[in-house]
Amino acid sequence: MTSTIDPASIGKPKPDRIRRHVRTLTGFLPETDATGKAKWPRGDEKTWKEALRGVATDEPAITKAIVNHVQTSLARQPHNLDELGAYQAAALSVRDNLIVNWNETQLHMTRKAPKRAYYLSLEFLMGRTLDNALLNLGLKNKYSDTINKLGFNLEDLLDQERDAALGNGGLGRLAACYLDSSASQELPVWGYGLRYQYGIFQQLIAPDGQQLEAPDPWLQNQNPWELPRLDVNYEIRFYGHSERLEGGKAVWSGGQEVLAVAYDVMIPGYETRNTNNLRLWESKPKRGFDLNSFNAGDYERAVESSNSAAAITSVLYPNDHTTFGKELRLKQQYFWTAASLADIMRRFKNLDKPITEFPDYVAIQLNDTHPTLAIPELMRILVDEEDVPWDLAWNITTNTFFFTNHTVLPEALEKWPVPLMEQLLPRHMQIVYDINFAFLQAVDKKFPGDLDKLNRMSIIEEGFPKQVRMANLACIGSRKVNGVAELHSELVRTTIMKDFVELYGVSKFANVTNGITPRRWLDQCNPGLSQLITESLKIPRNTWLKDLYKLEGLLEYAEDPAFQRKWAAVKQSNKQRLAHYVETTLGHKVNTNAMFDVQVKRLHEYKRQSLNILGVIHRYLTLKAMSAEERKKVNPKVVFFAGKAAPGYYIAKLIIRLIVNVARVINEDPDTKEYLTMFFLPDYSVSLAEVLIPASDISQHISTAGTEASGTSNMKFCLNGGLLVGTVDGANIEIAEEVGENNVFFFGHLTPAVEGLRYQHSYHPVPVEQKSPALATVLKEVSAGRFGDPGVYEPFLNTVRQHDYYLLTDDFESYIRALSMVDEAYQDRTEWIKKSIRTAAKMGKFSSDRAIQDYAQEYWNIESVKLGDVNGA
Ligand code: NBG
Repeated sequence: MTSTIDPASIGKPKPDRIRRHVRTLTGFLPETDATGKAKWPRGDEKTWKEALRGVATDEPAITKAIVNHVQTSLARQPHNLDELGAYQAAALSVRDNLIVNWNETQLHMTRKAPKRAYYLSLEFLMGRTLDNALLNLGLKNKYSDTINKLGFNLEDLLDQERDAALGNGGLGRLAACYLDSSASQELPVWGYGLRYQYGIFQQLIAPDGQQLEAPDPWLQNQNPWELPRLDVNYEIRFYGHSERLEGGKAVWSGGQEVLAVAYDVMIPGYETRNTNNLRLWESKPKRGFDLNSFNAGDYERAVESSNSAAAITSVLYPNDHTTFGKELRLKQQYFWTAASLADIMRRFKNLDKPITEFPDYVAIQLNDTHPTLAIPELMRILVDEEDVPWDLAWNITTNTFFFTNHTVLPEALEKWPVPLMEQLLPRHMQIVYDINFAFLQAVDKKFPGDLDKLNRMSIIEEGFPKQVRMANLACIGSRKVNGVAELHSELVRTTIMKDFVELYGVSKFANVTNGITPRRWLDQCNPGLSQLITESLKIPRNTWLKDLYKLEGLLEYAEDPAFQRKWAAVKQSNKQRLAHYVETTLGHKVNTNAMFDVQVKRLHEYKRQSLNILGVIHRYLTLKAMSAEERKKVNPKVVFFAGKAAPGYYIAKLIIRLIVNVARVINEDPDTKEYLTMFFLPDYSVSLAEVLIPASDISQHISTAGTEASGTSNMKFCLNGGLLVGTVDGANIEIAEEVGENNVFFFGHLTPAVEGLRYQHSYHPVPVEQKSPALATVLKEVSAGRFGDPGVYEPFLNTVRQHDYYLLTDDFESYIRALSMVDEAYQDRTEWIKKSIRTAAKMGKFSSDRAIQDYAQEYWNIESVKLGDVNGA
């Protein structure tokens, strides 16, 4: 028989396109008999049951599992197994366990059918998995012993793993911490993201100090932590045209269709079988090529367009806080939100509930504005595909979404050109216009004739071209909006969302202060401290790891000299570990008796690594001016920097170059190198953070006041007993509230002063020489070529001399004073250790378990589903 195809049907949406039932997918339950008991589906029940496995927890079973993967999955033998192979075999055996738990969890969730929350994030910065999986499964010791017997060392195998670096910085790492906390608290939460072929670029440093970028082929060796689910796939349309029908509906057809294929990443909870899912989409050409072109006889173009389909998920955009206007980025955003929503809708429809109950079963968290297209996409599904009347669809939509804002920096507020949207997503542009029309009518009703307000609040920004303001759309389409630390949420309410607060009332705008997972950021990265805490608190480790407020029990030991000595010894060994890392990677010896001062984060002008490096130069010049005797009284210090700059961010890259070249000069200076050295550690990553953070005595979080929404590394440093020097910004403020201001070194102007200072810089400038002679000297020395390359740094130096948008000239003097206070405090080592203990003890609030509970209770209205309830399923 010959199959035929009607060319007219090509490119037309199929009515049953999205939510078909496929037996192999999750979300189906076994059939039951008349009494409600599950029927055995096929074959001999006993035979099946004997063969079905549970989690392998005893050593012989673990050994067998690893060796089995060596033999079969890797096709290796004992004589040709290297560390990478051993890592892979161990990882595959752990993954088997995760899959067993994952399967059980998914079946259980389907049975219970609770309300679920979905965390839509364009970035998940997971780092390494093996160590975390072993911790959560409670199998670390057993694996360690087994691996020893097989002739390897667990620590070395852990080092073989490549970081999953599908994120830029804090926003992506936050998403990863939130997944860990959701799974650990048995909350029905799934993550949805993209499976980029290339994660954040690898950073290399050229001989002249410049940052170079190389691709990060993290999937080069097989990735054991994902499960390809080729049968979970959706067709996603781009371009084409949208024809309006009666009653607000439309038909969108033609254009390009691309396939979204699911890859599932298992997210094990800590000490629970509950294993949640992170579903990452990969783009694939539909049937290998585009039928439209094929139909027209243009075979070559058809194959070409299949490349463009695969390109959608090829690379993570490496820009932190920006990336607008790029067609491929907009394609990524739509591809991901459309696939995720189709999947969420399919799962909801399996419940057989009326569509009006959608928000009773589904909460969707928008991680920044990146997934905002989910709002018009849900409207499109409801109105065009489900025949829901517009007003009801809008009601469902605005009860489903929640929006987290992660920055108030004006340059970071996403906007998309209307012509690009119109071309790529013609139906969504219509929907956005319709939403905007109704919205502006409501605004006009409440504030009649206030044209400025209408202009500010409109989703469409007038101009050439017009732009779609994603933050406005996200706010209008969501039930609640939140910032990520108290100050930031207040700034959201009083600046970028001020008009919306007046319209909706303040209760729609709340705060959830960020948090970090104590499993990775204490227990895994700092085993020595974890052990000391457990011994001293006299409670099992899992108790305080699940309830971080329990750390307060450490306060009673702060005055105990024996405990202080142990605390200091742990810090010292972490410093040695970092020193060893520096020696093996950069070939430099590090003085571990010196104070370790760390600033690690994305390179950004607002984060002011510039202030730090200019401060280091000042310290160097001061040391140079001293006599040898005077120098002996100085507190020796090693300064560490790490962080990537966006490849196109010229000034940020220049700052890296300056740091590298200043390091080169001062590390070689025989007069001073005993007292001051400095390192820029290339290619900052989650794994590098895990070595750096436990080793810090002091860390710097010195953004211009009002610019850092929260910061999360500040929490990590403090949890590991490092003190903090910082501005009154983001979560620094709440950290100080918890640990007491006397344990934090604050400096700099406060947020309300910033605007006035900027005005002065522009209209009544005062020369640097007058404002801060010390800073003027530093700038002069750099300009004169003391650190090489005279002239090269001028563009950066000019940002300080002219306008000085980030207020370096205003904050420099108080910054230097704060650093002197740090030096002074460090001289009294006992007092310092007490501060360190008190700081770590008061970090309970900053656990991501607390943050995720806030979201679960105040926003999503979901509850834990205990896998323990299940009887042998
Ligand atoms: C970042 C903020 C940080 C904050 C993280 C996580 C963006 C857009 N924002 O201060 O700059 O800690 O988000 O909330 O990446």
